[in-house]
Amino acid sequence: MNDFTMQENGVFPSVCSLDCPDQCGLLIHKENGKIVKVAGDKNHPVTQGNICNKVRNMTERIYDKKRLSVPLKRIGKKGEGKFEPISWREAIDTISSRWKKLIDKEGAESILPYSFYGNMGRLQSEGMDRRFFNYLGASQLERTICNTAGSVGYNYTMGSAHGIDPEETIHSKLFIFWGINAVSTNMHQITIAQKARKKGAKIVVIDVHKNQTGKLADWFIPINPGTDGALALGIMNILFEKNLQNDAFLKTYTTGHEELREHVKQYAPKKVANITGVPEEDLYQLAIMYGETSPAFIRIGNGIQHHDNGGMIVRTISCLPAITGQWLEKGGGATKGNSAFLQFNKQALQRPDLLKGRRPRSFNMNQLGTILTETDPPVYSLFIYGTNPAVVAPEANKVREGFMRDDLFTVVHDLFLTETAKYADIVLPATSSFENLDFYTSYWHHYIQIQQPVIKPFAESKSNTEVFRLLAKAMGFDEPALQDTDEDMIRQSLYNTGNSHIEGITYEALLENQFMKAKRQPLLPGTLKTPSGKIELYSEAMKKDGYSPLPVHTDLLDDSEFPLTFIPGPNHNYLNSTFSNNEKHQKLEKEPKAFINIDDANERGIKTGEKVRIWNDRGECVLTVSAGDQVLPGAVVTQGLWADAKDKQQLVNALAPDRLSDMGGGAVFFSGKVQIEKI
Ligand SMILES: Nc1nc2c(c(=O)[nH]1)N[C@H]1C(S)=C(S)[C@@H](COP(=O)(O)OP(=O)(O)OC[C@H]3O[C@@H](n4cnc5c(=O)[nH]c(N)nc54)[C@H](O)[C@@H]3O)O[C@H]1N2
Ligand SMILES: Nc1nc2c(c(=O)[nH]1)N[C@H]1C(S)=C(S)[C@@H](COP(=O)(O)OP(=O)(O)OC[C@H]3O[C@@H](n4cnc5c(=O)[nH]c(N)nc54)[C@H](O)[C@@H]3O)O[C@H]1N2
Ligand code: SF4
Ligand SMILES: [Mo]
Repeated sequence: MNDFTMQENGVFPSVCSLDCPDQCGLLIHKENGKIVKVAGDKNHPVTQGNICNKVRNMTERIYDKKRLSVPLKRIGKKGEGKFEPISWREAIDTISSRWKKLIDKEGAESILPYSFYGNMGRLQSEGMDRRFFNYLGASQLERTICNTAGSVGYNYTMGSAHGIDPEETIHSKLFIFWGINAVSTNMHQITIAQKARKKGAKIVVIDVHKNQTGKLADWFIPINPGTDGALALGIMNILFEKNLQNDAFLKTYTTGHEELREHVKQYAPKKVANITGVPEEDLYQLAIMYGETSPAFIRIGNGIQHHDNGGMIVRTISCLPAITGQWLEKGGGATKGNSAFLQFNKQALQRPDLLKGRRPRSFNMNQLGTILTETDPPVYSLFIYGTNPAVVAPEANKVREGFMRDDLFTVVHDLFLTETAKYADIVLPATSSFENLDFYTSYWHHYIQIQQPVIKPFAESKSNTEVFRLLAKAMGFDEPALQDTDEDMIRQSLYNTGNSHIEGITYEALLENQFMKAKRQPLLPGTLKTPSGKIELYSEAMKKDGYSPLPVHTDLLDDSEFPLTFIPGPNHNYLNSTFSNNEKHQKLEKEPKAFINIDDANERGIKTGEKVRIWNDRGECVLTVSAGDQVLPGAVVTQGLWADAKDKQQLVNALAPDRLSDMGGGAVFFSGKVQIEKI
C-alpha cells in the first residue's frame, strides 16, 4: 500500500463518505501536505467526475477554524457550550472510570451508544463500535431514523434490498421519481434520466412539493401527504381494468395476482382522486402511461416512508413493476435501495458473538427524548458519534430536555462542536473520512470502494475505530477482536461473505482498483428472498405479522386538532445537519422557508416573505413563508435541518412526532400536524 499521507503533493483517489446514495468517486488534490481541492473522479463509471456543490466545498470543512482539535471537558451548564481542553489520556480515563462505576452500580445496560451514518465508511460507522458495545453488554440501539419503514415494506414484496442497476436505467423510457427529491439527493440518477430523456424518455415526479426535482419533470403530479399507497392502488385498478397487466409474468413470478385484482376494485379512480388530490383524468393518464411504456423505472424515495403508513406505501408501490412485468426488461423495475448487492460479512465486522448470549434491552433511536426522560431503569450514559440528534431527531425539545439531566454522563465524538456536543460532559475530536482507511458500499450503485488515508489526522483528532480500541484497553477488555487494525477488519468483512455478487473482491483488489462492481445477476428469472421465492403481491408473512396481506391505503394518524400536515424535508446544500454550520452553505440556502398553498395563506392573511409561527403541542418554530401553488392545500413544507440560531427558532424537529411508523420502527418526520399564523 502506498502511504498517501506521506506524499506532500499529488492527486489521490478517494470516495465521498456522506450519507448519500451516489457515493461518488473523488480525487483529492494535495499541495504541501494539505488538501487544496476535492473533485470528482472521471473514471468512476456511475458518478463520472461530477460531484455536488456540498462536497466541492469540502476543503473548507476539513480545515474549518471551528473544527475540534483536542478533547474537551464541560465547564459550563449543559447546552451552554463552555468547555476546556483536556488530554486524550484524561478524556479516556474519565470515560472508562465513569463507565466502570456505572457498570458496577447500575449494570452495563445503563450505557447506550447512539450513532448514525455521518460517515458511511463501514468500519467507522458500524465496526469497532459494535464490537466494543457488544462486548460491554450495553443497551442496544435500533438504527431506524432513515429508511427502515420503507425497507421492511419493500422486502415484504421483493424479499431484499435488490433493485435495478442504475447504469441500466439509461434504457428506461419512463422515469417515475416517487417521493424523492433526486436533484438534491440522488443527482446522478437525474443525470442518467436526462440522458435517457434525450432519447425520448419521459420524467414524472410525484411529490407533495414542487421542488427542483418537480420543476425538472415532464410531468409533475402533486399529491396529498401519506396518500401514495392509494395512488398506487388506483393505478393497479386501472391497469387491470384496461387489461394492461402482463398475465404471463404475473402467473410465473408472483403470488396472489388474482386476489390482488379483485382487491383493487375497491380503489376506484374517483375514490382515489378524493384521497390523493390527483384528479381522475390525471390518474387515468398516469396509469395508462405506466401500462403502455416499457421499460419503465420507479425510483422510490425516502420521503414517502417518513409517514405513519410509510412501510405499507413502499410495499404497495413496489408491487407495480410486477403488474406489467417490468422486471424482465433491461432498465425496467424499481429501486428503493440496492445495498443487498454489496452485502459483506457483517457478522465478522460487528461480532454479535461478543454478546456471549446476553440479550441487552434495546431502544428505538427515534425516541431518544422519551428514552432519556421516561425510561426506568434510566439510561445514565450516552456515547454519541456520527449523528447530531439535538437537531435531526424528532421531538427535539424532549431530546434536549433529556440531555439536560444532571445524572446523565454524555460523551460526543464529532468533528465539530455540534448542537448535540454542547450538551456533552466530554467531547472527543473525530478525524474526517479522508484521514482514515475504510471501505464503502453504496446503497444505490453497485460499486464497493476503498478509502486510503490521504492526509494525517487533523490536530489531535482520532477515528471512531481508534477511540474504541483505546476505550477497550482502558476498560481492561482483553478480547483480541477489540484490537484488530482497520486493515484486519476490511479483510474480515470481505471474507466468506456468502454473497456471490462480490466474490473475488478483496482488500488487495480494492487497493489496486479503487472501485469494483458487484457481478451482474438480474433479479429475475431466479428466486427472490421472499418466503415463496416470488414477488409477493399477497403476503402470508404480512398476515402473520399483523398487516393486511394485500396492499392497502390507511390514513395518517390524526395526532391533534391542528389542521395542516408538516413536512420538514432535507435541503440542497446541507447533508442532514452537516454543513449547516458553514457560512457558505447557509448563504446558498438563504433562509429556512415554509411553503404553503395560497388558499391556506389567504385564509390566514399571510403573504410571501412574511414570518410565521408554526406550532403544535410539541413545540414551535419561526420561518419565512412562500405562498403559492408549490404545495396542495393542507400541507406545509420546509427544507433543511438548520443549525441553532440564537433563539433556536428554526428547529423544525421540535414539531416532529416521535411515534413510530407502521413497519420497522421507522421515523414519521412528515406526519405531524401543525397550525400556522402570521407573527
Ligand atoms: N442534498 C442533500 N442530499 C441528501 C440529504 C440531504 O440532507 N441533503 N440526505 C441524505 C439522506 S440521509 C437521505 S435518507 C436521502 C433522502 O432523500 P430523499 O429520498 O429524496 O427523501 P426526502 O428528501 O426526505 O424526501 C423526498 C421527497 O418526498 C417528498 N414527500 C414527503 N412526503 C411525501 C408524500 O407523502 N408523498 C410524496 N409523493 N412525496 C412526499 C418531499 O417533499 C421530498 O421532496 O437523501 C440523502 N441525500
Ligand atoms: N425533520 C427531518 N429530520 C430528519 C430528516 C428529515 O428528512 N427531516 N432525515 C432523517 C434522516 S433520513 C437521517 S439519515 C438522519 C441523519 O441525521 P445524522 O445522522 O445526525 O446526520 P448529520 O446531521 O449529517 O450528522 C452527522 C454527524 O456526524 C459527524 N461525523 C461525520 N463523520 C464522522 C466520523 O467519522 N466520526 C464521528 N464520530 N462523527 C462523524 C458529522 O460531523 C455530523 O455532526 O436525520 C433524520 N432527521
Ligand atoms: S454528497 Fe452525494 S452527490 Fe455529493 S459528492 Fe457525496 S456522494 Fe456525491
Ligand atoms: Mo437518511
